[in-house]
Amino acid sequence: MLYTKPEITKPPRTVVLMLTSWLAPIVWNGTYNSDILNAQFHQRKVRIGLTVFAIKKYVIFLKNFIESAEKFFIIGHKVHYYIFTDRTQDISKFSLGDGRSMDIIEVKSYQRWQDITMRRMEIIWNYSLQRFINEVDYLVCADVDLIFSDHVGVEILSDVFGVIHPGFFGASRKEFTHERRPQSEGYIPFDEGDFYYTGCYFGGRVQEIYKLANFCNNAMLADKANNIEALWHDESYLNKYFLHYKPTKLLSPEYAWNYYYGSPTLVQRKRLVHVEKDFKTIRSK
Ligand code: 5GW
Ligand code: MN
Repeated sequence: MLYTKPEITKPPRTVVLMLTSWLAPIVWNGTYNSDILNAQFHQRKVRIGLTVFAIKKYVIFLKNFIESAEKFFIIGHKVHYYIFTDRTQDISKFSLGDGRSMDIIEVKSYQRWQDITMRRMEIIWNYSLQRFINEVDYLVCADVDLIFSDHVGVEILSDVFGVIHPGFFGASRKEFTHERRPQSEGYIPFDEGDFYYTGCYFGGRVQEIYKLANFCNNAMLADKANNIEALWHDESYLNKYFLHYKPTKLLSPEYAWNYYYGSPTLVQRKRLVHVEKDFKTIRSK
């Protein structure tokens, strides 16, 4: 395979951090070579599971999510979609590319939307050792109100990865919207915290996601028992987990963009973009 030699004195990106202080790479455009990575992952014949929840009205997001994933999500490798929904009847048939497959799994809904988003952790935890571990090597867990609009490949995969929230990559610790009440299991003091990670997207090896989801679910249940709920729900517990069990890879905000934050020059590509939601109709009963 032919490619240009790595140059010690010529880092591909100079104005963004490419490595955390615990030596986890931060993936930005220009920092990786897809041909090398694809060859490595093909040698290992990796299988990737993508979990997504479409409960109640959120089924309307599924079509664009899957169709865009068919264009951009880890193309050329084995991908299995796990769709969790309470409305199996409302899910249209998708025509999937080679090596790609799908399961639609019925789950119950919850009255409170906070519980719909938080209980995803319980379900992911539950299915990890029951199914995922026997079927895939890596899991990627994403919100459904997202559209893939550029390449997302095997460069995202690692033991456990988190994605830097598009609204906070330049923010100070003080500005991070972590849970600040010590009574909550999501508590992070003002003088701690590395990055503010988005709750809409994370992944890793099944064993690692099992641990992550177990931690977040237990934290949520402990808080429930104390009549408290972390400020940003599952996102707050996820941030707490990543503080103590640091991700082995971070994805730059290219991987979870939101045009609400404009289009800064640092972010050269928008690979996965949050859909603008009409909150009134989507969140009504
Ligand atoms: C409903 C009302 C308010 C908030 C969330 C929901 C909701 C979320 C729902 O009714 N059904 C559903 O499947 N979800 C799942 O939780 C979707 O996978 C969704 O992408 C995820 C997180 O909720 P979001 O996307 O509304 O959260 P934000 O922080 O991205 O706006
Ligand atoms: Mn979302």
